[in-house]
Amino acid sequence: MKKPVKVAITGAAGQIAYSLIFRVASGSMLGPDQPVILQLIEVPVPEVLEKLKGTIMEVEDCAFPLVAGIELHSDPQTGFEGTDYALLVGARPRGPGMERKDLLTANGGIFGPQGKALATKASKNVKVLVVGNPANTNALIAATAGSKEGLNPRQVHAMVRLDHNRAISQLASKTGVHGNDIDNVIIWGNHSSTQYPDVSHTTIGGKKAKDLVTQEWLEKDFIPVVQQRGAAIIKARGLSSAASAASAAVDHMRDWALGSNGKIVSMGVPSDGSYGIAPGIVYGYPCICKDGDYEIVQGLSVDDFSRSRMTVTENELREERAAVEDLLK
Ligand code: NAX
Repeated sequence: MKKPVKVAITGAAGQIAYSLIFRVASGSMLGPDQPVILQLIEVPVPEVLEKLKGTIMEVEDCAFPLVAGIELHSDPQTGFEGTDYALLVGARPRGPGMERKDLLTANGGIFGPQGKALATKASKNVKVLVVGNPANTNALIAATAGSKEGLNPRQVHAMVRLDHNRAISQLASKTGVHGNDIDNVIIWGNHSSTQYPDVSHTTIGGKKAKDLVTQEWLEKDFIPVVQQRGAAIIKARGLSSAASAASAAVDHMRDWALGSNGKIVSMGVPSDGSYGIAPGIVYGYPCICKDGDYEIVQGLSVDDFSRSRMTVTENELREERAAVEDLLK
């Protein structure tokens, strides 16, 4: 057995965490030979912490062979002590009458201090995945705050993997293949309804996706269905996506930590100007992961249709950034 690593999860009493904690504890994220110490972090509200205690009792009752410790925290300063992997799930939801700018600012008040705490308290090579919405701009805020204390912005990602997995599942059901046979799906941009699920480079069973589905289907069905899938799940379930979001978080962190085996995966990462996207935002890009690091895949062709969709989602992220400019100083 390896030495245990520390995995911090915020929003630990919430519904995504109720699935995520158990997946991490069972070894789905870091492998069957990697013990974990769970650092479960919530807001300092007695009822919420009580609920988290109930979840912890359940983790204990699973007697997971890989769980080497479980900690409960209500302060990121202690919660991120020595953290190797941080899954930032807890966020401020949109309240009644709340404008987008208010939501962005309220979340800035969470993710700024968390970024700082990660920079000063966590392990030097900590990998941080922001799940809580608005995920891309929350990641930008955490990375910017953390970078003032020595965190490399490349260490902070936003999750667009759920959208990536949704795109694979839609293509699989349309073409009658298993998702395992689908490669090179890309989610560009924001984890929001402006995201651009792109199949220009996708292969299905070794054939070009563009030869198997029509442009009309892509524009009228596939793209809107992937963009609106979260809303469809809320309508059907009465609750937002939770188990699938947790599964995507496990996929993202596993690939980043252990490698994507040459496969393209979509990750919200700091723009370095690749594909003409403005630096200074966290944008969904095609990435390949190796040796605990990621690279943005370069040199893919971008046609006019893709470019216009990529620009729409870039513009939304630039607007989000402008709305929190004060928090980035
Ligand atoms: P829940 O409302 O069930 O749980 C959120 C939990 O976070 C609550 O228990 C709350 O007390 C806690 N929390 C709030 N602020 C915190 C803080 N500062 N520190 C620690 N904990 C804090 O929401 P859930 O369904 O679990 O969703 C969590 C977040 O994921 C939401 O922002 C949601 O919008 C977002 N999602 C992101 C997705 C993505 O693909 N990036 C997809 C699924 C999901 O919608």
